[in-house]
Amino acid sequence: MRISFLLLILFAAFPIHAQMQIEKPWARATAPGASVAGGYMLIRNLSAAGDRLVSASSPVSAKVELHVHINDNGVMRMREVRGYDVPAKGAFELKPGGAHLMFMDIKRPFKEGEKLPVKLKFEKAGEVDAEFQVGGLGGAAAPAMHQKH
Ligand SMILES: [Cu+2]
Repeated sequence: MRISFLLLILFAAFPIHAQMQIEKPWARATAPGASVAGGYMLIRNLSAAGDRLVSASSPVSAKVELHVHINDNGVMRMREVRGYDVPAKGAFELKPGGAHLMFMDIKRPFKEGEKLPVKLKFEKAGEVDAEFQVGGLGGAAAPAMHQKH
């Protein structure tokens, strides 16, 4: 009885998702007629084990792919990858010109200021929900964030 009560407290104090922290998730606003958009964030892994982001999804687009930019003889191209490794007690950054989430076949334009729900799936941490704030068209940096906590 007493042990199960202690376990309950432990689980309440350390929810598994607290292991993976999503900082400044944001997406680019889209031009009229655009069908894709980029999403960026910093993934911080607080656990002592490495993890891997394996997929993402959102109700605002048909699918969300994981992309990287590669320099192909001076031409920047995008390529889909199977995941992003997030080292133990480390971080992985998605940013313009680098790794990014690609919202494919968006269902409506992304407007500056709105928030997009995105579900991230990690190999070990499982599903983590994030809210991507839409920044300016062609914005190169994250918009000012309103801290919720
Ligand atoms: Cu892309």
